[in-house]
Amino acid sequence: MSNVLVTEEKLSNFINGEWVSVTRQEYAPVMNPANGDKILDVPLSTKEDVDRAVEAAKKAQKEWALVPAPQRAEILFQVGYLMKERKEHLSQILTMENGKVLEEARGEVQEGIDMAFYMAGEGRRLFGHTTPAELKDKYAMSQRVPVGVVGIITPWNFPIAIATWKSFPAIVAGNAVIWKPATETPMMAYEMAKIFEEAGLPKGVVNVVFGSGSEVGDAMVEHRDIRVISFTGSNDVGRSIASKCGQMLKKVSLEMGGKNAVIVMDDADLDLAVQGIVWSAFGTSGQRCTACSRVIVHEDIKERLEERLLAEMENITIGDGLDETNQMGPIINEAGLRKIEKYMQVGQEEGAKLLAGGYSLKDEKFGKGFYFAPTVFTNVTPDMRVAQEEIFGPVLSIIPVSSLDEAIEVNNNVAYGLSSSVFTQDVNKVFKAQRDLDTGIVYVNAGTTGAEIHLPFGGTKGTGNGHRDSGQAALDVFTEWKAVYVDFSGKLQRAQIDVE
Ligand code: UN1
Repeated sequence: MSNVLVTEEKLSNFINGEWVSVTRQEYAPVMNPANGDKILDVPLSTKEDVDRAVEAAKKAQKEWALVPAPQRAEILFQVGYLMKERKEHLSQILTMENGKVLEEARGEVQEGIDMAFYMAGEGRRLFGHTTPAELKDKYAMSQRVPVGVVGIITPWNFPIAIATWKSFPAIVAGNAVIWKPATETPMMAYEMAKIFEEAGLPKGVVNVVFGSGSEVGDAMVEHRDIRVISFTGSNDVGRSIASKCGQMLKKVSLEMGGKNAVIVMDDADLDLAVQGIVWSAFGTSGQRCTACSRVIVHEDIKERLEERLLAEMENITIGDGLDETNQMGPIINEAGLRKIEKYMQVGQEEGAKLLAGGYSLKDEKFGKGFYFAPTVFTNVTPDMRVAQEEIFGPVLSIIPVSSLDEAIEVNNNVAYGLSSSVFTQDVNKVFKAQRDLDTGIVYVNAGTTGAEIHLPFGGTKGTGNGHRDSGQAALDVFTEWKAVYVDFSGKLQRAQIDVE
């Protein structure tokens, strides 16, 4: 126990409204990445635990689907109020287990609160359609219906916000949820389960099963009665989930990262562009799917931009996120740190020039925490690995271009398509860029992060598989369309045949 915020020593699964111990007594330690201290133990559940959760969820879902959607929404409003009441508590625990600085943790919790109220509103807006029928005295309509039991697999980098993007639409639409949070950040799931319980969500509608992707995640993907898998995480894992779900004809929604760029044209407000770059590249230590990891800059202003960027980076304070003077926290764990370090070598071997950073931070102040210096590579060409692969750390690559057309081409020529941004004051360039940038999210005169929850979140190409989190689009993941025909003619009318 490292902090008064966390009094538990071991977590249990939350199944059918009860905290139940796991079928096998195996646990993994959860570490605070800011100082390497152990926070508590998280269970490593088995397939049997998943089976138990699915049995409970199946029963609960049948009842839950019959509760009118506005009443289901009432409970989500309650969830929102409780999250709001506990915002500071949730934020501090989030900082402890994830490392992001407190200000950003508060922002993430706020994103979850916003999602609760937004999706609760959808409970009165689960619109279907009425459509003129082909035949006389016949009524035709289509409506959204819940899919059944759905599985959500959530990442450590936004352990509460992303869970709300997935679970809230699932709940309001009448599904029951099996939730596997990342083992690095289980406390947010524990806290949310308590909130669901207190808000009056019926037992079994949300079940939390802690454990690894290879055991719990696989068991969820392979379970016949889990009808949807919604996953945010790495590309490799996402692809393997997609192929297994493909074989089973199971609906799957994926969000698997980005290689997001800020484009800075020669007419841009440079100070604003630098602020946007610093915030979206080094905020959350670059560990956002939406983080900016490329700056595509007009060659005429490249040097000026680099000078101002380096000056601005001097001001970044790094350390434990619970200390509010720090602006950048640690990397999630040792593996994350090693991956970033590896790219330092890769970049330099490819011929990129290190302009700032490039090393892990190790001295007394950082203790056993996992910190990496904000890093900039320059003279990067678009095909280098540092300009193509997701590094998931505070590492920027600067790529010079000579026109907007070239900038757009460079932006689009990567395997991912999540977020992009353009800084310019020319309205023609704005409209051209927003049309031609091949990403699911485009920003004008802002960095690549900061998506709002009532808009669709997701991307093109290797970022996903066409589905979206949050916004109204999330309802498409967690509902099926049902077409209903009511014939009140009193005789057999044969569609397509009896039409005059
Ligand atoms: C993520 O990085 O996976 O747009 C989510 C943003 C945040 C969410 C990021 N609202 O940066």
